[in-house]
Amino acid sequence: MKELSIGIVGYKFMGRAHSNGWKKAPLFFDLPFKPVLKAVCGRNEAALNEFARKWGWQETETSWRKMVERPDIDVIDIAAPQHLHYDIAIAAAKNGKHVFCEKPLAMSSAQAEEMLEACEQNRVHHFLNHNYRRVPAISLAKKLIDTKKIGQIYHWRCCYQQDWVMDPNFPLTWQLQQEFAQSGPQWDLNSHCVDMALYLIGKITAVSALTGHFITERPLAEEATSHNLKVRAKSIESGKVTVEDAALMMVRFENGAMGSFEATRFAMGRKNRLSFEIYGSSGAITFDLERMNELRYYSAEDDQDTKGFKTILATAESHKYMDHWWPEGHIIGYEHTFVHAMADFLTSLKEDEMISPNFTDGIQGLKVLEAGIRSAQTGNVISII
Ligand code: SOE
Repeated sequence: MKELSIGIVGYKFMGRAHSNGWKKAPLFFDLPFKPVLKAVCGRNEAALNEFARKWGWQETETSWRKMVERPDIDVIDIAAPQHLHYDIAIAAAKNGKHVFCEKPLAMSSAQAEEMLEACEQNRVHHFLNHNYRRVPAISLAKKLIDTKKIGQIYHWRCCYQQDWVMDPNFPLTWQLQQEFAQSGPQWDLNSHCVDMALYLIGKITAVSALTGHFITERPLAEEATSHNLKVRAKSIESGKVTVEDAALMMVRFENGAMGSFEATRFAMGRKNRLSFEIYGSSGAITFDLERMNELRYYSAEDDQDTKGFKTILATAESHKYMDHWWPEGHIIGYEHTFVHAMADFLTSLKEDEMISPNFTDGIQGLKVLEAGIRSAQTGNVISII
């Protein structure tokens, strides 16, 4: 099998999720390429060396500029915070590397457009990792919609709820600063929800939004301690929170459907809950990431006595990706969605097919997120062309 060398930037939460994906994909899927974990790039040399040893990366680099120029690397995997995506993706494309980029794609749709242009000009593949598209139950939702089991869609309702910053003493990490994150849950969480809506429902044409700012000042963070979104405070010195804590949007879709989005880091008790509901003329679908192997489906065509929401366990061989894992009924988890992304990406390179989501999809998503922020600032409904 032909080998394909990966260079990854980032070695924290997403660095681990991606490393696991590259390692597992060839074990469970028949792929045209064997990914080689060639080099991992980060700033803290000691932590980087430990990461490389543990996860099997052959070499380390402390400069991403150097890494993207290496002739022995074919794919640049960007698993670093979003303020770095633009520079790395453009440099990678100019050096002829395919780009596998973690969400959110960029700090703005204007940046994302340039990233797309660089990839197109240099004829390299671009992929945007919204991993939840690759949950088998969500692939089933897409199939039910495409095969008209829901009919005409009227409503989309989506919530992404977390609570990891609710303690007022939680430090001012990069995720809470506009210069690094651009925005709070709007970029971090609603980016997933909007991607899901574009995938399942269609194009969004108008947005009205409100943002909430609950805690506006926090102690500075001791970055070196960061692990699994937990960080220690550096000192009693504090700084301003420059992103929102919650973002609510109402939208109109091109096909006439209406939608709502609620993204918050202030939903006490909710650790990582992404849920959505879809209501159509002949059926309905609901999903909850806390029960990610299940899809709930209502068909108006069922007979009167047995009509009602039924729970489908999306673990049969016929459910997308599941025939690569365990016998029917053996559930899968969060990390599998990354394995699916890596497997699809590697397959697409052989077939020279540009799979979704890619930078073109990412631009659409960012336009919706930007419209949301603009609407919250101005109080206007913002149209998207
Ligand atoms: C933090 O909110 C985060 O890690 C997001 O950045 C991820 O995209 C999401 O999947 C889990 O939560």
